[in-house]
Amino acid sequence: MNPSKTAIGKARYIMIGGFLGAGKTTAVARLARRLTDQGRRVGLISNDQSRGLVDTALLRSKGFAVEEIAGGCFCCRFNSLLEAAEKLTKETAPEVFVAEPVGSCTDLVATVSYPLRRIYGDRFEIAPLSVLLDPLRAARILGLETGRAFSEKVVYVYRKQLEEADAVVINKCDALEDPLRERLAAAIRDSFPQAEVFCGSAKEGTGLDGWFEFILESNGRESTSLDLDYDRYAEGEALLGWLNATARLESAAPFDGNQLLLHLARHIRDRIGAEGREIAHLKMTLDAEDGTGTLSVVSLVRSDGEPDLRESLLDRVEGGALVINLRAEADPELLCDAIEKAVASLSGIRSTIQHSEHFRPARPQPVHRMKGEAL
Ligand SMILES: Nc1nc2c(ncn2[C@@H]2O[C@H](COP(=O)(O)OP(=O)(O)O)[C@@H](O)[C@H]2O)c(=O)[nH]1
Ligand SMILES: [Mg+2]
Repeated sequence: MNPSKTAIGKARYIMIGGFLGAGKTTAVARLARRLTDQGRRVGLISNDQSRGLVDTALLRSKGFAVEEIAGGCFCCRFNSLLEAAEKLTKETAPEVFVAEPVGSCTDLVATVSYPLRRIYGDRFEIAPLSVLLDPLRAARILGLETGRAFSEKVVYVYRKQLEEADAVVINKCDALEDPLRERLAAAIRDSFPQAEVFCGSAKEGTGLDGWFEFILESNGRESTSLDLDYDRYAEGEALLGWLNATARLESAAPFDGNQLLLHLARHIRDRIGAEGREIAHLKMTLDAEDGTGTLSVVSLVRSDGEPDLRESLLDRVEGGALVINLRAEADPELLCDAIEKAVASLSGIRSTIQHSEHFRPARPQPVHRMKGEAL
C-alpha cells in the first residue's frame, strides 16, 4: 500500500457492506489492525437500526476509536455519518475511516458514496464499495446449494447489494472447500460482472492483500446507477425482524460466561428454527466488567448452523452485562419470546432485562440519492 496515494488533507472513506453475518465487522477489525500496525490513524463507524450494538462493543474492546450511528442506516442518517466523522476527526484525526453499513441495506453508492464525493469531496476520498458474503448463504441464494434460505423479497435486497458492489469478497474461505469456492466465484463473475471478485478469510487474516490494496488505492466507479424498486426493497427489509436487548446477569457462584452464551444461542436458534424461520445473524456479548476489557462474543448466522465463540472470557465470572442483537426473517414478537425464554432457562443465574426493543426496519428514506454519471 502506498500512503502517498491519499491526497493531503483528505481522509479515505471505505465502506464494507454485505448481508447480515457475512463477516463485515471481522473484516473491519482486520483492516483497522493492518492500518494501525502500519502507523496509520483509523476511525471506525458502526451502524444499526437501533442502539446497543454488539459490533461497537467488539470493535472498542480491540482498542479502536469507534463511533456508532444508531436509529437508521447511513443513507437515512447521512448527517449523522458526517457528525461521526467529525467527532472522530477531533479525537484521533483518522487518515482512513472504515464504515460498516447495516447488513440489510443497499443503494449505498447513490445515497452515500456519491453524496460524500460530490458534496464533501474536499474532505473525503471515496474508496470502492465492497460487499462481503458468507459463501454458504450465497451458494443457497444463487441456487448452487440447497438448504434453508430467505424469501424472495429478502433475496431481492441481497442481490441488489451485489449488483452495486465494486468488489465482492467471498469471505470465510478458511471454512470452504475449493470446488464450491470456484463455483461461487464463477457464478458471481457471471451474474455481477461489474465487480472485482476476491476470496479470503477475515477471521484468519489470509487472502486479503489484493482486496485491501484495491480499497486502499482505487477509487469507486462514478457510473453505477442501481436500478432499485424502493417498494420491493422496503418490503424485503421489513420482512426481517430486529431485536436488540441488554440484560444484567448475577450469580452467587462463578459460571463459565462463554458456555452461557453458547447455551443461549442454541436455545434461541431452536425456538426460531422450530417455527421454520431463518436467522440472519444472532450475536451476543457478555462483558464481565472486571476491568480487563475482555468480552465473550458469540455469533450464529443460520438457523441450521452452530454458534461461533469468536471471543472468550478467560475466567469464570459472577455476572455481567449481556447484549443481544438478533436479526431473522421472522415476526419480531417471536424473537422477543425466544430471547425471554432463553434468558429464563438459565439456571442459578438472576437475569434482569434492562432494555429491549423489537421491530421491523422502517422504509428507507435517503437524505440524498444521486445517479451515476454516464461514461
Ligand atoms: N470461518 C470464518 N468465519 C468468519 C469469517 N469472518 C467472519 N466470520 C464469522 O462470521 C460471523 C459473523 O461475523 P461478523 O463479522 O459479525 O459479520 P457481520 O454481520 O457481517 O458484521 C462470526 O461468527 C464470525 O466469527 C471468516 O473469514 N471465516
Ligand atoms: Mg457487523
